[in-house]
Amino acid sequence: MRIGITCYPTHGGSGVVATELGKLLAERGHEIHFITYDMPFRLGRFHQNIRYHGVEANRYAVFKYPPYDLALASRMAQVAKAHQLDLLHVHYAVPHAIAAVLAKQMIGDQLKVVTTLHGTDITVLGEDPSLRDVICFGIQKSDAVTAVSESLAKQTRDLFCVDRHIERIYNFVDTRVYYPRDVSYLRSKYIDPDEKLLLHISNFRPVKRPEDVIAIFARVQEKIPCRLLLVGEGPEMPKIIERVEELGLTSKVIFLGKQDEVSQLISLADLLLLPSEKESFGLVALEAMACGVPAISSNAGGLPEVIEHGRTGFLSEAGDVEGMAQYAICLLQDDSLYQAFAQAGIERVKTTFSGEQIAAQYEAVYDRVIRNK
Ligand code: GMT
Repeated sequence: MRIGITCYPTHGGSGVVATELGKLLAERGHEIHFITYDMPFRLGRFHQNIRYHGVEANRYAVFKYPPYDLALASRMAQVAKAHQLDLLHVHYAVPHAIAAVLAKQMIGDQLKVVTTLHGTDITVLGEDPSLRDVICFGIQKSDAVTAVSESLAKQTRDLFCVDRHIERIYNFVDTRVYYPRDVSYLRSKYIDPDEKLLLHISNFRPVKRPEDVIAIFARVQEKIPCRLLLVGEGPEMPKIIERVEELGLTSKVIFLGKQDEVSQLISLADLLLLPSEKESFGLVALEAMACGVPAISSNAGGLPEVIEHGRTGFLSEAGDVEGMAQYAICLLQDDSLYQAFAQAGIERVKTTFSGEQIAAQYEAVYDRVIRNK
């Protein structure tokens, strides 16, 4: 098939999933065209089945806001025509689904639109009155809609009262990249031999509750010698730095900032902390599981579909920092329980979240829309 993919090319789970899916589909023989404003950061090495088409918004002085959405729709239509695309697979509803529907109107009904919802496009933006109706329009007019968890599919139906079918297709992880790596040489650069390493990776937005990460860590380090590795950047970071100083934890918290390649960093850690307020899936928990690193997380959104409570990790209500700290201590103090969780996580990734399985599920959706069934 000839497939156009649009996503946010910068850091963020939806862009990562879209890019990894494109790479996998290219390996499976499909012709992939990324249509994005920047080269997706995870695209990596050259692949003969992958092409990149940039999108540039016109910045004419009369425009207060450059019309990016229109430029995207126009570019999608151009690429679809020039390369006879079968479909556009867009990740994140705003503005991608709406731009794709517009491109389809420009090209004709033979161009199909598949929209994958990733979470905040529904759970945050879907509640904004200035966007709600247009998101609903994008969903209704797509030929197929998928969501990355059952929880997100249900939330979408509840929020928009849409009766259209939304198929749940989980995110996946490339186990050729995410696997338990021997990084002992690196570990000694961050922690002492008797210490454990806790990890949090996010965009440090309020929905991730990064202050809870610090609160959990503060409790755990009272019982177990450990340090905390923070990866990523975002609006909450100044508050986090302040909080770490207030608690006298500066020497125990390592701030790494944004990192492109996290598979080695994850292998460094003993536990992942993900206490989010909202999380449609929690890709980083899956990446950690693939590396044999169990997660202690909230039970928000799709997290219970990814992490099996009491088998591959522990879940608590969002905000329950005491409970999450107790779970972390329990797992770090019991080596056989820890090993069982790590192993169960690695197995679960293979059985439920492998790239091969998920790519085949998307191919089935593509096939269905192309055949118009
Ligand atoms: O807030 C984020 O984590 C970024 C956001 C995105 O659009 O990249 O992540 C969303 O999509 C990811 C990939 O499907 C999911 O793993 C995240 O759970 C989801 N974030 C939220 O729902 C808050």
